[in-house]
Amino acid sequence: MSSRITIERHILDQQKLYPQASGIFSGLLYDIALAAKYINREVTHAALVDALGSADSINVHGETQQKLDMFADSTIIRICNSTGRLCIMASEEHDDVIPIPEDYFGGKYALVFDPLDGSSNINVNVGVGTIFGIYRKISSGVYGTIEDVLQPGSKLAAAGYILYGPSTMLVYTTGQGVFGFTLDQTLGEFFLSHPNITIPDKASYYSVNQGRQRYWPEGVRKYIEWLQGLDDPSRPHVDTRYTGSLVLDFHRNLVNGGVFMYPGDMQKPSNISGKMRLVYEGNPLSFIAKNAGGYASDGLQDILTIKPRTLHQRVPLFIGNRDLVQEVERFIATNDGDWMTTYKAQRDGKQ
Ligand code: P6P
Repeated sequence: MSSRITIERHILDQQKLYPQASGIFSGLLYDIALAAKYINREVTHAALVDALGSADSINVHGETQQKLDMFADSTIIRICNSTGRLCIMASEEHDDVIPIPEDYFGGKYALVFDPLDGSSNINVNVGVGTIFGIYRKISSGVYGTIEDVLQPGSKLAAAGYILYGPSTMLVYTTGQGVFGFTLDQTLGEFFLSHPNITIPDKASYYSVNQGRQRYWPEGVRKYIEWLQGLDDPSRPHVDTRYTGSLVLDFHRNLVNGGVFMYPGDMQKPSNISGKMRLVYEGNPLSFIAKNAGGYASDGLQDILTIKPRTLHQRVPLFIGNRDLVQEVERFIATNDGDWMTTYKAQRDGKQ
């Protein structure tokens, strides 16, 4: 039992690596772990307390908000907004940034999060997740501004996710390795269970919504056929796994090796940049993938180098084994000049 390391013990041990650390950052990570415990409890018994289903409200993306989306969102805000650790927050569920009330001190960090990704899967008991990223404040005032949450992903101080599945796991990185913790439901404590997550060299799966194939740019279609070995039957195929829950699919590819994709497509102009959000989905997961030895691209470049222009900006997402992601960049560069031109103009605000 003595060898079991709690997340608090681990965070404090990690803090020792930074002599100048004040403990504020460690406290913030622990706040997120506490929020995860509340959300875990609500998710696991939602069906028993009428917490499933729609909240009868629509978010900024025109998506029907689930009761659990709202619970997760309000829980993270309630736990994190009064500690004096944050200067501002941004959530998928809010049109604009979430200011810190002036009753509370402004802090040194900015928090971006998707409070409950994949929540439409909950009614069929598929794993769902919370995604978060932490930036150092760069704006000049006492409280933060949107400038603090529109930093490139390369500037993240930390990123992580919680996966509410057969077990509830919290995975995070501060740029010095990727660590996984499993919640002991009987004790209500996260214990270190995956001390050094690195993406395996050999990919086991690819994850994509194959149903949208007809809308993809030509290069993406050819890449998927390459993964399947259709162009060269002598090359082994890569199996596919796709649940429609980003955190679950990403976690599988991180642990087993593989690539998750949500390409931009040509079905309609608003789909050119895909469905994933750069600020609170693409960037945190790309930061984790990089620190686990992987890579993430929008099809043209490293996602972590993109300067976000708007809070809910979408980004095509190819993330996982570096060699597989770089291969799709080659297929797109060879075949998809038109899509690239249109996407880049949209991404860079030049259309
Ligand atoms: P599609 C869930 O709604 C989500 O945002 C991600 O969790 C998931 O990867 C994706 O959308 C699934 O989208 O279009 O394949 O149903």
